[in-house]
Amino acid sequence: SSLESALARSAKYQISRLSLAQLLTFGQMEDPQLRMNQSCQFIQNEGVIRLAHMIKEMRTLPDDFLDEQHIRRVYNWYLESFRDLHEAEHVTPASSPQAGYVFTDRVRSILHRHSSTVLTFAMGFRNLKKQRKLRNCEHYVTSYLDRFLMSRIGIRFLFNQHMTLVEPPGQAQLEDDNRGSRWVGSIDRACDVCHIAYDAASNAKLLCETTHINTPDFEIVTPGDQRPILSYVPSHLYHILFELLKNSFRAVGEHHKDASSVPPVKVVIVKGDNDLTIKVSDEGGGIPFADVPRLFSYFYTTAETPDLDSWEEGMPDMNNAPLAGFGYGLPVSRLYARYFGGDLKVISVQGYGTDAFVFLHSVAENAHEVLPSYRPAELEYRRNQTDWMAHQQRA
Ligand code: W6P
Repeated sequence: SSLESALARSAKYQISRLSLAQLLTFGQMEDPQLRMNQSCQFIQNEGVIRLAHMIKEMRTLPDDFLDEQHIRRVYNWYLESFRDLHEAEHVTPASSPQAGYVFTDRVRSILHRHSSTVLTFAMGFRNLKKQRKLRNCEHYVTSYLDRFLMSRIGIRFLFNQHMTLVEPPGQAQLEDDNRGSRWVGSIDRACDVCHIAYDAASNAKLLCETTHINTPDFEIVTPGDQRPILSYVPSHLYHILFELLKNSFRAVGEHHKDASSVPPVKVVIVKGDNDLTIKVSDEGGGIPFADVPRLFSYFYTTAETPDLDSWEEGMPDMNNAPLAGFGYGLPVSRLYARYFGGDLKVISVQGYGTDAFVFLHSVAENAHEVLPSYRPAELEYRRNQTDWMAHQQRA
């Protein structure tokens, strides 16, 4: 069919891996009409390529995986979204400002369509596991999910960036003097890591207090009088730190069940020449060395997996509560850390406690999207975003 040939054509192109610096340059384009046009063009071009890669990649799954109802549903969402965006090729003319808003509505509805992908996928893989179809392939499925969920983070980030860049500024934004200089879409050029750590720790503490009596305090420590800042996506950083702190609070609370005082969780934040490093240390008794890799498996969780089989429609986003207990928290947090070239490592000392490290690039030029890519045998050359911007500016 024509959709199949469009898919095949799009999947031949390599995806463009952007850096934070490129995203900042692009987002700071002064003329709003020009920014709207270029962003629509880019999202249309790049969106169909990234979606085509995901569809191709899903087609490499074994037949009985793709036949599972939840996984089939996610697969169909991707087909629909590819078609929507492919057909939008002609909804992005540079002439009419109206076309840009029509296109952006389409992007918004695609984001909305896929909001429960992670939960639906998790339910699908849980079913396959129950049917004993994952035996001997948990490693394959874990690396598959790493690739799939990382691609999803990238597409959603770009789509969301488009929406925030072309949105007419609201009153609050107009009144915020910092807005123009600090924020570029969802990127904060002066992302205050201590502030985010404080929010994440406070909220994780509140959450833990509803389940554990002995929730520890936390300390945020920076060397000297540093207030480390970097260009980053605050929502990604919050997601990572909230997850780590939740784990630490729970470990300490359970390890010191009956103690009258519990050792605080310590968050050390340091900016070096090229990195910004965050260390979250707990004295929660640690876990055996051999169990550390399991923390990043999608199939190992200590919590009770919720029964959501009857909860089908209108499910919330992956950041929300129903995913708790699926064991996706740490692996997905590591994907967020890796998305712009960073990483997340856990070192545990059984009998004492656990240190979790988050490494981020502190220089935006070095922070490139790290994206898996479906690799067809032949790749065609396609102007990437930087070439393309230079071309537009000359034209
Ligand atoms: C633990 C286990 C764990 C995982 C991730 C982060 C912190 C901790 N603490 O005991």
